[in-house]
Amino acid sequence: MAEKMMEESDNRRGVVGSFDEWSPLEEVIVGTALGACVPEPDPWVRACVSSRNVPWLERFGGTPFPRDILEPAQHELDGLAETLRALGIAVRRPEPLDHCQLRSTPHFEGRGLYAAMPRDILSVLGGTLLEAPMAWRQRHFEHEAYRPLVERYAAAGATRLRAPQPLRRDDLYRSPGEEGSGPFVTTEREPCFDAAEIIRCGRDLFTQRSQVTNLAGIRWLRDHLPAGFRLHRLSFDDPNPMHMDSTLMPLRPGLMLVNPSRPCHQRDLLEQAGWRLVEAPPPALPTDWPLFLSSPWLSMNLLVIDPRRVVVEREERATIRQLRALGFETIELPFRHVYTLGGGFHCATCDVRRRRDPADDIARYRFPGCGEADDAVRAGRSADRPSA
Ligand code: DAV
Repeated sequence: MAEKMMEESDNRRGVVGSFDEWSPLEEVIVGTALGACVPEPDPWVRACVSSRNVPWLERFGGTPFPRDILEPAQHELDGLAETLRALGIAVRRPEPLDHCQLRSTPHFEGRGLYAAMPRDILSVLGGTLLEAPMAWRQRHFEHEAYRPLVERYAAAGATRLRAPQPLRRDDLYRSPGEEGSGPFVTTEREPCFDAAEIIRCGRDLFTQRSQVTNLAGIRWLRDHLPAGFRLHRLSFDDPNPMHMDSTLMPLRPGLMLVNPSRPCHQRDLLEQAGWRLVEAPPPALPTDWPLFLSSPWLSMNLLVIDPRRVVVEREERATIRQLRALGFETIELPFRHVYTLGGGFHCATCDVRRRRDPADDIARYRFPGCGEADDAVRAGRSADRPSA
């Protein structure tokens, strides 16, 4: 009954509405590289990047991304926006702001990052637009780039769900060598999570504890989910998790691409729920390609247009072959300079609206066995729960 009422109100709202990663895309936000600022290698940044990148971040941190990265990256983002428009999809862009401006709060002073990756900050859960309490200090003011869009969607009837803005004081981050938070740089001082940590399969959402998502953040999200949604916490053999969208990528009902270098500890539960898990092929990116903020597994960070079509990087030939073998038509675009900024097609977009087939019963994709990890969070029994 409650579910039926919610679906009716979702249809009335119309302007914001997306339940999954695959239904036919109607409206999307595509990021902008304009104004992007290289992050300084603060402890929370170091925790997320390969140590070989630290000298580069030390050299350029706090200054605009070099033009030979920024301009081609913006060209690729604009190309994605044009391609999506040509497919009849409405495309919105964040405001181009200067993220290198020095800003301060009562608790710290610093510069920003960018508005290139809307997926990190926004997620759409049915008719609700969620703004995430991101972990990095560099991202404290990032929501300003999305404010005009968010306000327009809210005025048109979307439910706006903004998580409390973290203070991001020193005690949200573990100092190098400090014990107590397990392998993670974020403590449990206040809730934090990035929206790219949410993978949507209808009413069932998946997330993970990571460098940027703490258990308090997962609890906050669970406590504030729109009616009918369920959040499951998964875990992976991943020594340095940050964002789930290069780890697990649903392609259509019943089919997920998984990262073979990060096996999922709950794989059986996903398979018992009727999903086929297909391992992504190794990335094609040359090992000397500059990647400052991510791994090369951006190869599986895809934007699904609808259950038949998917946007993929044009040099990722093995991934393209695999997608075709799985029955997809591939839309191949250059995106390697955006990779250098830290994201792929999924990161650089946020689907605002996907068409729902009224005959499509979302409940069909429920993951009945996946509640066990959730119970562990609720009871505070998790192995990686910090002692502090
Ligand atoms: O797996 O290297 C990529 C996702 C960034 N939003 C990774 C993280």
